[in-house]
Amino acid sequence: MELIFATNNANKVIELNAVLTPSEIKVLSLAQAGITIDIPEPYNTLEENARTKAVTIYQLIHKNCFSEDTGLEIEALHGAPGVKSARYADNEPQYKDYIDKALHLMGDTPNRKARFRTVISLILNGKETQFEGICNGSIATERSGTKGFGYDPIFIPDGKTHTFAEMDLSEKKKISHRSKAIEQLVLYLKNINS
Ligand code: ITT
Repeated sequence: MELIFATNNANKVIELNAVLTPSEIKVLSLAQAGITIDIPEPYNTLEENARTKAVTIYQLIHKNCFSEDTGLEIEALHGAPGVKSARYADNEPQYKDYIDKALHLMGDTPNRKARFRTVISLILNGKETQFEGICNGSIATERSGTKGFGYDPIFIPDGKTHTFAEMDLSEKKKISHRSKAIEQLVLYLKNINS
């Protein structure tokens, strides 16, 4: 089976390929499929944004595809940055970047609880199905590590003492929100093909 992964985020493609066994499903990124499009994410939920991304690509090329939307939900910030994770510090020059903003707003609050949540939207023959993956953890008081991407330098998954950015991909993929959502997607595809 061939699926288009409707994302412009190269790190998501790397993490997906680390989880998938190539013989199971052949996934082409937008770049590999020769599609250049900046897909809007105008909604207030991961579910709606994931659906919009996948539907936009399906309507464009009429091929089976999926997208994912991911957010970091910090309890002390009432679930922010959440669905706005990618644009959290946009147009706010007082912050160096979105990590700087999150750390600044959290200050020294003792409640460091947070979770990453990924929603995958699969469009198969025109019908949508969604899958969710969650990774619970906490927010460090400062950045550590240079691996991974996005908020990885400040996210410590439960049961670990170091951030995602201090982990090799092989360690992150065992526990990540993205891996959990992808595993469900693969299971679903295997079941409908058996
Ligand atoms: P596409 O919409 O093209 O897929 P994007 O980068 O815009 O790519 P999202 O809308 O899902 O992706 O944005 C989520 C942001 O959250 C992303 O830009 C990162 O900053 C962050 N993020 C997502 N997954 C992450 C992960 O596994 N570790 C750390 N940060 C992550």
